[in-house]
Amino acid sequence: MIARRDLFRGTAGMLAASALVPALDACAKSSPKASSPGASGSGGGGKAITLGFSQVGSESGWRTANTQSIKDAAGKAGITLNFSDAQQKQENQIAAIRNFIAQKVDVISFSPVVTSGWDAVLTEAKNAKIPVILTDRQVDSDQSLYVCLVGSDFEAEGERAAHLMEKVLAGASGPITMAQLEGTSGSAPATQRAAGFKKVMDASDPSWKIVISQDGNFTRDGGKQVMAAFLQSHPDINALFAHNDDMAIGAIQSIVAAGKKPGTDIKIVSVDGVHDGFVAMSQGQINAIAECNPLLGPQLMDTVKAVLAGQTVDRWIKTKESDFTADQAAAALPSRQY
Ligand code: GYE
Repeated sequence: MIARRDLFRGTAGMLAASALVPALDACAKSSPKASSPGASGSGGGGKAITLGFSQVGSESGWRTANTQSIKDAAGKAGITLNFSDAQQKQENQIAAIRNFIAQKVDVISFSPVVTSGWDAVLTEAKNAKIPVILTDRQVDSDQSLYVCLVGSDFEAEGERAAHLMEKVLAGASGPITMAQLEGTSGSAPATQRAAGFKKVMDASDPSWKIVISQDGNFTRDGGKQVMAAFLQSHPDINALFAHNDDMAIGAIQSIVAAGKKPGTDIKIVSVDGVHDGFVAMSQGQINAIAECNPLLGPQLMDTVKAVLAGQTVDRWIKTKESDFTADQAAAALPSRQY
């Protein structure tokens, strides 16, 4: 096990994150008609629309809710959905997008598993005059290769999680030894949540140290295994930032197995706000969650229709999100939609 504190504390993550966000912010509006000459030819004017969608996989509760939302919203919008699950592998997503191009779908959307390596396939889609709408995660490709992004601001989520951690740790006595469970290495949410969290933590109590940070691939099993190893190498860990609820839930199992009390001996903040995360929070095992809303289906279908009708859309269609602490969990649980 190699401690990645230096990497995390260094500039690599920050550069990658800041290289992505301004690219989208810089151009608030675009004309999809101009950038997608084929868009007005099919799908608009009441014609049937076929959407090719490549999903990351089924790694988390967030992903399950996101997939359901996209399927439901496509059905309601009368859009034919050609859905493909990439099982968290970029090569599967590239193959799926190539298939969509060969099938001449009206529009392609995908949630890119990692940020880099999309230029070739996105250029193929552009040459085939098929507009591409990113959903959930960003890419580092030139923005002329896609119309827009429908998804969350992950750096802001990292900052919100850090402020929740400050709240949770307020009044704590003694040193704070923090660990971080990162999402899939090279993915936009992992890079940007880490950067946002670091930004706030760097300006926070200097005695709080992030001693270890590793990739748990956004899965429960990943969180469980990596946390078990963390506890072996750093038995003094007393705070954990997990990039999603599933990894936090996996980590809780390892914390209990190590004879410690999650939420008490080790304070835990995560991101997402899925049902099982709220259950753990209502039991005091997770202390706070920065919500990341997976219900992107309706916004995506509206955007598909707008793009195919040649309307101007925002470059980044963001999602509304809230923060929750353990004392709010039980009351909020029954009204959670995912
Ligand atoms: O937080 C995590 C999922 O990209 C926002 O991916 C998404 C993240 C989400 O696996 O649970």
